[in-house]
Amino acid sequence: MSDDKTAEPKTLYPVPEAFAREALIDKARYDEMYARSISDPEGFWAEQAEALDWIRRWDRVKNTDFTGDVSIRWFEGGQINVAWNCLDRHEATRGAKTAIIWEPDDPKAPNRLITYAELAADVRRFANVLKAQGVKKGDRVTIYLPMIPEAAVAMLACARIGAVHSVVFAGFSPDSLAGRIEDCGSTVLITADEGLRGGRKVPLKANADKALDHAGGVGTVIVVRHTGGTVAMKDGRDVWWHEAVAGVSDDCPPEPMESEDPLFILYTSGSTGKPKGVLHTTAGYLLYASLTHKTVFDLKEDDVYWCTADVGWVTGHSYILYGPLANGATTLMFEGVPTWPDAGRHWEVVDKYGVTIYYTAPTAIRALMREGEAPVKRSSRKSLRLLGSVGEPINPEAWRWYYDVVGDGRCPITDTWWQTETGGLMIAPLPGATDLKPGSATLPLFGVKPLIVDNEGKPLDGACEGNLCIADSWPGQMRTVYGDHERFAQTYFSTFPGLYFTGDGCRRDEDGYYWITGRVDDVINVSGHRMGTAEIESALVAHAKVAEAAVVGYPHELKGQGIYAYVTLIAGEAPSEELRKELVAWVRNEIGPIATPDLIQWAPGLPKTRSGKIMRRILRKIAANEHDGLGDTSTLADPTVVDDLVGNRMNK
Ligand code: 6R9
Repeated sequence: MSDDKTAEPKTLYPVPEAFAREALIDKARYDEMYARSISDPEGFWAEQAEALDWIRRWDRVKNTDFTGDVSIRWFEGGQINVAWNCLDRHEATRGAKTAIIWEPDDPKAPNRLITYAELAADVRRFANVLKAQGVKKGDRVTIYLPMIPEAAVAMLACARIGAVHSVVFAGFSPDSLAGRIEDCGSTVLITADEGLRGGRKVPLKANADKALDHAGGVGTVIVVRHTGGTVAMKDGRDVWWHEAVAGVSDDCPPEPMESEDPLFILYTSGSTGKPKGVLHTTAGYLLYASLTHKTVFDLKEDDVYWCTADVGWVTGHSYILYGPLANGATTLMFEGVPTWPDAGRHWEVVDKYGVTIYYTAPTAIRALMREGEAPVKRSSRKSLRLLGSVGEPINPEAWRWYYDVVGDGRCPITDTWWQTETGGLMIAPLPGATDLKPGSATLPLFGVKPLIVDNEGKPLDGACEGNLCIADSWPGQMRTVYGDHERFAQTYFSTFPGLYFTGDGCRRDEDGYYWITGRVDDVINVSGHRMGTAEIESALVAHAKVAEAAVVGYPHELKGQGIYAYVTLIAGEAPSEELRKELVAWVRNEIGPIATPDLIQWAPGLPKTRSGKIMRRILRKIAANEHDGLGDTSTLADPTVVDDLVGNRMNK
């Protein structure tokens, strides 16, 4: 790097003056609102809660305790309905406004524009279908759908009648689906004949059938006819969506829900064991998703807002569906992928609908960046005014490309740090208030009290680096792990007692800006998707020829992190290219394509302590090709295994 400071890339991007003038929240207002949200959370949130339509007002705003059994309750005594807030209440003023723009995978296939009035009626009608199938308040409904409007209708219909939805990403395997159905005890499954992504068909109904072969309890499967592909329908269990809704009334009163009644379960990977069912409840979640959506995306009535996530992830829940619809926004739902038919697809869609706010993941930006500027420059993108990023740390190089090439240097980027567990955005710039630094999620949002602690739990002041915790509750926070409250307390509140531990490492700079450095636990982030290494390991050892496996993440140019597996075969089995392929296919089949190992190294032995613990620190270094600094290996039971692993490493 040159000594000449002027040659270094810009590190501070002040709020553009024109943007600040029009913005909902400027710097002074952010400072004032943030200070109030911390000094008087009850007063702050009570005021914000006026933005929602309540059936009954709350008696108490905040009743939360991060110690002992951990109890998080917001707006107790209040009653509210999420579907009403997202739909019916807009009908009078926004009935003819487009709620959902649906863009299909195939650019030549017909799109769909659904108004608030139409969506509200569709949801009420489908809510009646669920009721007719016996679904009652509190029952769990699993949704395994592609990115089609029926996914939104199904979720909102559950919310309308008080059923708890569990959306399972359509890329998950039959086994993963079965595990999630069983864990929450769903009685109804909603799926489609097939999904479509990048021109390829995904056999959803066939997957669902396989899942139901070994997951009991599901009495009804509602199937959307999407591609028209042939599927088997089981008599007495399977019904077509279009047949079920035909002639059904669209009159369905909203169920009055207590603030703390469950809204949804969403499974996410942790550092140990099987995925946990993150449970979100009603009022606090909706308030938090809607307020963060409105303020961080500086939402105006005429915005055309596009979040490219899948509804199978939390980003899809909070920022395709609940946040935008609660705010009466036009939200775009895209079935396809950024690189099909070619790398210009997203920008074509931006121009086609005049998208003003575009929110995507660093992995997509890096994939598009690799294709060069030409596919971007083919489009106008002049409608864009704000860009967003989510899912993993964005490297400054990708940030600048996003800013300069996609945004033509005009659009602020809001880099939003948050988690499935947090329900909504936690650390992110407000585009009219916060100067940007590429790679930093910048400053905490309203009600969020970040605390960086060292490994002993000592809070650090000023500029520092350590473990990111949150010191007090915010309304969007998860309430429990479904069916296992002890695991909830243990996972999030026991490492640093009295604090919510995020599992992320973080640096705070001299300006108080936060820089997320990535997970510090055994979770890896592949293309913005969370994977527990333990899950992939147990899939691998389930293979008859595998004796032992250890999985770590390693730096990957496009995916952020790649999956690196060390595999020890059972005695008598020889490594081969064929077996390597077989294991890759095996894991894809057990969990789903997102868990595909990038590299498999045959390990005659794994580095273990004398007490038998695998030393992952060493495996991570070897995978990252940083084997010069392996640190102290003297506690290893057999230090020679390390030499073999270094010598045969895959990431050279
Ligand atoms: C929303 C979502 C959460 C984990 C989180 C962190 C990483 C998400 C980030 C980010 C740096 C950002 N993460 N956003 N890291 N900067 N803007 O992605 O939820 O799937 O639960 O993942 O993703 O490591 O802990 P989820």
